Amino acid sequence: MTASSAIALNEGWSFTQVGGGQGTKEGEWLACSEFPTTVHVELLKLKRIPDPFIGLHEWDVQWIGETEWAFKNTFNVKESDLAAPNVDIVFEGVDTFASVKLNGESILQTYNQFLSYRVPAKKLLKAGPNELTLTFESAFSKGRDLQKQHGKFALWNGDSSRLHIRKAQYNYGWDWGPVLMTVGPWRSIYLHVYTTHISSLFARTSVSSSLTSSLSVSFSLSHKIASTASMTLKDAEGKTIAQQNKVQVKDGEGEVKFELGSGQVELWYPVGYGTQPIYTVEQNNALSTQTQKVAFRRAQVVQDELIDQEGRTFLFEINGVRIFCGGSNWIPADSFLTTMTPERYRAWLQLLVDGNQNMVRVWGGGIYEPDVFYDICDELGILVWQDFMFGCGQYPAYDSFVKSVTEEAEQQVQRLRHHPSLVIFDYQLAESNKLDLDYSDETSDFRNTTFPARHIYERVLPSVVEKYSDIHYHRSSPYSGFGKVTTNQQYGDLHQWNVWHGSQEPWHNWDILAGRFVSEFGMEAYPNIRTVDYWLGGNVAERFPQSRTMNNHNKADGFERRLELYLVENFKHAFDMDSYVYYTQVMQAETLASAYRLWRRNWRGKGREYTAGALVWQINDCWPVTSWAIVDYFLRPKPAYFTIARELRPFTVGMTRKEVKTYESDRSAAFFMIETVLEVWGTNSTLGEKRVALEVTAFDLHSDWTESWSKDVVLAANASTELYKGELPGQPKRTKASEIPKTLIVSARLLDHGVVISRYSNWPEPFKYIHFPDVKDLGLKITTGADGESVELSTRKPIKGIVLDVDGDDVSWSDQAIDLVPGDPQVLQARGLKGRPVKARFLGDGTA
Ligand code: BMA
Repeated sequence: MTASSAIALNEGWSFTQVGGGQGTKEGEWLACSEFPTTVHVELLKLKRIPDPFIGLHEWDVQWIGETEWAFKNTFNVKESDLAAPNVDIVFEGVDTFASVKLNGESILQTYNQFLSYRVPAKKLLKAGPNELTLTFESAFSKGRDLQKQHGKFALWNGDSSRLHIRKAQYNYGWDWGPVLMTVGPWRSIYLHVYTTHISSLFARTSVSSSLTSSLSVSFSLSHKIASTASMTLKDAEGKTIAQQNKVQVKDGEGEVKFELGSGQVELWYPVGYGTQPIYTVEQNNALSTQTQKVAFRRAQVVQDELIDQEGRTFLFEINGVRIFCGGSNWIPADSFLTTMTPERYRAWLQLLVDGNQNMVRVWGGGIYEPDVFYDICDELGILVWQDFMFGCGQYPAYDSFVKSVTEEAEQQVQRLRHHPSLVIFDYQLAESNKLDLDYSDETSDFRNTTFPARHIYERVLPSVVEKYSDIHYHRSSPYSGFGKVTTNQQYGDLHQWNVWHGSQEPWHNWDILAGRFVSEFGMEAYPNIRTVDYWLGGNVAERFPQSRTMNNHNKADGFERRLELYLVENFKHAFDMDSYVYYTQVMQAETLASAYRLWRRNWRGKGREYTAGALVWQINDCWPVTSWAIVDYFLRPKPAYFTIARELRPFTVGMTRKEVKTYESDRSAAFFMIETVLEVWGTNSTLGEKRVALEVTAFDLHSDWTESWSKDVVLAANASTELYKGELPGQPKRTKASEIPKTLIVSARLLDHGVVISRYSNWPEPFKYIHFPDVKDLGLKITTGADGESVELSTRKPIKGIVLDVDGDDVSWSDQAIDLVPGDPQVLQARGLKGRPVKARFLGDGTA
């Protein structure tokens, strides 16, 4: 009897271009610098290719994806290991089509990047050196062959052959990503030596509606042996909470149930609602030990009827608490996935939480992320909305494809199901009107329609999710259900792309564009200027917004027109490189913050959860690029990251101003009155009411006039509360279109015992009409704190959209895109400032 052990095969790998060529000479094997790895990463380290993230070099490395490559490794096996009943080779992930040989014998043909493979290898292994080789054919060429055989289907983004290939779809190029067809052993490979091992362990925690917890653990052994096992539940400190020794293992299967009394375990909550206690289930038998992290929470998707509005909620309830989900869409954080470290994952997810976000959607055109991603989400309390890997396309459903997808779903659901953070599974649908999509038909064989993948989405995936997990399955994102189209605003989740794409609405219309849960919406902006300079790679001649290099670092359809549309409608703006970075960023910051502000207002309490979530497209980038990301590839937040964070604080204050025009009679167009109406509301995500002082001050940009009032208000628990509706102070009623309204800025603050807990200023729009005062008359003061790592901002006149920066290395600012008013100085943390002089950009800074 041999105890189970794993021997990593991570050392001593080398690779070659089969037949020789641009990458290596024929027969030339180059040592891999790390493992797991892929070809581009290795060639780049060896300086055999230029950095595809710089300039136009993306196009200089395309040949790699259409070339054959081989990886090999010689490893020693000990006599004692071969004495074990079983020795398997486990491949945790192969990208994508490899023929694998062990000591010259074929042992495996891989075909799906999202699968792991286990191969019994004892018979072919020998004591001493053994050789493992993986020979990769081009996934791109293979896809073209499959497309020829099975048909060419509709899609957005990338080459249509990708629909046939189970490989991260963004590798084929996306509207924010380069075409970089990676190839290689992208996950670990190890030898598994054992008599028997646990082939599946399902630690199923459940929490009843009265919030009592229980745990049932079932497991199966790969090779049946009669034995007993012990099962222990431990808390984070390693203290035993419950234990059963001598669990019978019959026919290779065992099962244990624990009813947990009150107080025995604590519940897991999303960030902001409680703590995130993580427990460990430990299985021990004579031959192996296996642990699984678990947590206890009740997660439900609630689709209830609403009071006063058509449709149903689409909201997440955790442990009976209904949660407004403010979060982000996540794409793969690198074009070269093997370079992603646990530290980088943590930095990203920490940034999300620091930005007051509580949900992330792992989008279907990327990958099922590695365990570390979900472990960190569990630990930080981030809810995960997990897509299956289908993105923007009409996928096929022929037998071999369905088989591969089924295997993939079975493996991934079993890998991910125990994470408390994971609350929903779905896939992404590209709704194209021409597909056969009769929502009332639930019974046909969809494989024979023009929408064959309905078979996968409505039959295969839900049955896998149901069989292997307790996680809610949603048929798509977006998906309305109840027989409604996916653009329906009253049911299900919504992708609201009529700002930017679609009808290109002004962002001021977000309130009428709302849905029950907006799982995608976005606005582009340039990244940090340092990131722009990175992709320029010193080529200063290309440092202007319309250069060829800039165009290659923005992949979105019509981006120049669209960026400019939103700029020109709203801002008097300059067009030099630094200014364009600034203005697109402020535009994005305004656009996105107003979405969160207006939609969170729709969270009006039980039965009135008219909008229950907003997930921005997108938090991150996979390379240095101008995109919808709110944080760039190098983890540099754009100003929008901060304006969103302000809207997702536990307490916020919001305002709208609207002009109401009343005609004297319906026979007249010349005689009317325009009144400016101000509405003020507050939000509170905590579970208790909150008493605060609301303070509202109006300023005239062109005089010293101000007017102020304040009142004590109560913010209802876990809801928004309307606080004021009336005339905008100081704005005369107007009777002619030639009467120019005063430039009044209204600042609202919530104070808790004198401490400001939220602030927001409402400016007249469009900003382009504003005559800004001379910079010298503003009285803007930026005072650096004694430690050189903080700044205080104060002003004599209102200032909009302050973005701070320094020469040299970047500073980690605690806020950006700041609106400042007299009498309300703001202090910012500035890690890395080291007392350097601070530069400020703002609207009306004299550049435009
Ligand atoms: C969404 C996504 C992505 C795309 C984004 C911006 O719908 O599904 O495919 O990058 O739009 O166009």
